[in-house]
Amino acid sequence: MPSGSSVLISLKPTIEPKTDFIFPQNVNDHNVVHQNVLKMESPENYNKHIAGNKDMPQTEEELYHDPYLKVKYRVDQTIVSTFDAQEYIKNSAHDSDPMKLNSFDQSQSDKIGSFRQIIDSRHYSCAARAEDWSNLPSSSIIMTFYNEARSALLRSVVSVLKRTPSHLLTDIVLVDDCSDDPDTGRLLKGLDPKIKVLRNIERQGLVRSRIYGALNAAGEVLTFLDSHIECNVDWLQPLLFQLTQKPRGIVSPVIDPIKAENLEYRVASSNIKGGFTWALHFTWVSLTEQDNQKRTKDSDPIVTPMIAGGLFSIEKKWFFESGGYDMNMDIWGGENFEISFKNWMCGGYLYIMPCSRVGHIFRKKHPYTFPDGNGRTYSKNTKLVAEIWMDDYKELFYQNRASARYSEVGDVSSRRELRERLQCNDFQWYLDNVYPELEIPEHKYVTISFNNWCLDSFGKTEYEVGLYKCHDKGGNQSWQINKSKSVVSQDDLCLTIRNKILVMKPCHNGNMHQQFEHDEDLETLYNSYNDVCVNVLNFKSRVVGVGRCNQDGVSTRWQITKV
Ligand code: LR7
Ligand code: MN
Repeated sequence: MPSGSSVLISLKPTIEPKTDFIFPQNVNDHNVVHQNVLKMESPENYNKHIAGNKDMPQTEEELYHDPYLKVKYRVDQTIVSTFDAQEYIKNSAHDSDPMKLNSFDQSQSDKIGSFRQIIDSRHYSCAARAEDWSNLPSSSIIMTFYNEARSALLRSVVSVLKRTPSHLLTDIVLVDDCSDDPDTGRLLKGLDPKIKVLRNIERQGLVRSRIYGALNAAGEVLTFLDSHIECNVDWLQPLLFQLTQKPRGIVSPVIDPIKAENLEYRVASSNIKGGFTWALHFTWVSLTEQDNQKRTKDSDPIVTPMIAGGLFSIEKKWFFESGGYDMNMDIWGGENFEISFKNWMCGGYLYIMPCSRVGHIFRKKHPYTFPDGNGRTYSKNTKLVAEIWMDDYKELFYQNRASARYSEVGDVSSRRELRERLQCNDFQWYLDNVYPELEIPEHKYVTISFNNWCLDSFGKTEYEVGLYKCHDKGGNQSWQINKSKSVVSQDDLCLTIRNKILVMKPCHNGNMHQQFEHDEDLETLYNSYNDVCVNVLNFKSRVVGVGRCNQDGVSTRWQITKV
């Protein structure tokens, strides 16, 4: 099926957009969002549920003049643009496995072509808006990309051009992050006079690429988008409107998932906000009762502790005043934490605007390589966040991402100075005021050692624990001693007495064989139920078990060290 043209034939809307979406109640990761959304049909059937028909060509003549669906753009027989979408897409890099190069189905993406109708996924109440959109600032769109499938990039750009009122669109700045094929970006210049294409001479990663784009953007507002998105109806106005109400802050659309396997456009819940784990992983979390109490209408902004990172608007002035991004961050990851913490702590805010919707292809793995490795890069980027923004809470981060302790992050002084200069609140303030429901683990991890030999769970269930030379790497040698007296390994298993030995078992409240009191003076771990202590039974063969609590015997004296 040639791109574009077959979609044209079935363009007329036949069914009103659906509004009775299923909203999940309990969502804590974005995969769940995918399962709980309204199911759309396959790309071939887009004429069934389609967006409000305002951006749809209505007559044959209009179709002919549509630059993005037609191969050649002619007005009065004059060639205005010679952009050839089919030719452009055909010359994209391809692989026989359509998932290989992009981690989404590229052949399906090619089939859809430069533009398609999508469901208007906004809550129905968005249509009855009270906002006055007559006086909005105009925005630059900044999209960085690295080896993006041409059809996906083209569709992203075309969706911006077609679904953004022209007077609100200053320019579209595409930053090619040194993709293998320089034509992918370069050729898009021919699509529209508002498009600027920049190219890095060396791969920089998305942070430095976005800064490069921002520096070359002419708009009063900067709107960042990923390079495999589709903007929905009237997506930009609610974002811009909010910024006119409260300029210093960040506004995001609700992000509708486009399925990587078949490019189905689905409708995300707008009952969720962004959160994170202590390992600094982004997660989606349900709105709390408190959150809901503060909102009176479905179209009210959602106050969010974090943004996913890829799609948002910010005033250019505030973006640069607040320090842009941390330019030390490489390739991918971490920058969304930095910009989120910074905005909240330094006088800004983060809102998700329910009446703004943008689809994004969610994929399960990165299609590209990381020059320093994925894990290392993520550790480095998130360590920068922890060291600069999280105060003492950085310890919780290290406990949950042990590898980050050894990452080299270089000099963080200029970003700490930024924090001083902006007179930011501390991380405690952020937790108390912005993310009060985040669970803060009460007890820190420790090592439990004897003569530099550490109690080691060996990472196994129902397996005898023993001693192993302390390696300072956490893992099977790090333990949490809880108020409930359980001694818990990093795999969430509990130290358990089985006859004379100790094994790891799932924790059960009230299991008396799992309770140990740490006596700081005697340095013992005491189980009152059996009246025994954790002892080294045979140091030579590193055997640990339980035995009499002999206060004089050295074998029961454990050194507990915070890690
Ligand atoms: O070296 C690179 N250079 C780039 O220009 C690597 C990537 N990129 C581009 C890439 O082509 C894409 O346009 O950067 C953009 C983001 O990369 P993706 O699409 O591979 O990332 P993602 O969608 O998995 O990641 C999310 O988290 C990232 C953390 O660094 C960024 O903030 C992404 O923008 C962000 N995407 C979203 O927020 C969309 C919603 C996803 C969710 C949840
Ligand atoms: Mn993305």
